[in-house]
Amino acid sequence: MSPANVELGFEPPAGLDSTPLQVRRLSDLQDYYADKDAVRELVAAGDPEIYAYWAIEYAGGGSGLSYGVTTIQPGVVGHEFYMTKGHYHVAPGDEMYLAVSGHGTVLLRNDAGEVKRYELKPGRMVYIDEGWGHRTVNDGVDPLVFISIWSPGTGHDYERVLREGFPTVDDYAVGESRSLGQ
Ligand code: PAN
Ligand code: ZN
Repeated sequence: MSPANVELGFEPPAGLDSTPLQVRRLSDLQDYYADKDAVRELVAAGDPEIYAYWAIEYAGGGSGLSYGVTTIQPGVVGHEFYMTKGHYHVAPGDEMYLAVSGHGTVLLRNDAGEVKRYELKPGRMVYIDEGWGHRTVNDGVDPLVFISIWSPGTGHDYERVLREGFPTVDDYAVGESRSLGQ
């Protein structure tokens, strides 16, 4: 990679070697939400976009960084807010999330099943240490836009989230970060 000065938003930046925008609709995420009746109804009613993301993956031989932007729309599926699938990195490598706009919660889970829950909003950073699976939830009323920066080559294990289960944010239990419908 070469030095770059990039506008970071919903769409991948023009002129850089990015992945195409990955759009995740509810039909792509059926297994990740608990309320299967709500999933069926919402998919039949138009299959909403839940989130989209793109990435610029460092492919050089040195110690570069990969980065990208995720935009999660506001909304609920049954009692759960719109959220990412969540994943564990398969190779060692840390990650940092920085919010651009909106309000969210990052849920972390480690090998011991310990769970952490961190607020994500402009001006706050979430640091994801090696070994912690992570999922991001939009618990606000606006789109949640955040930048991810991570060590290259970490890979993504999504199967483990389905196999072992992963925390979600129930919209009746959010407390002070709950803003939907207010
Ligand atoms: C992020 C995520 C992105 C989408 O860039 O990949 O927010 O979430 P899922 O990958 O869980 O669908 C990241 O954590 N990269 O490592
Ligand atoms: Zn990650």
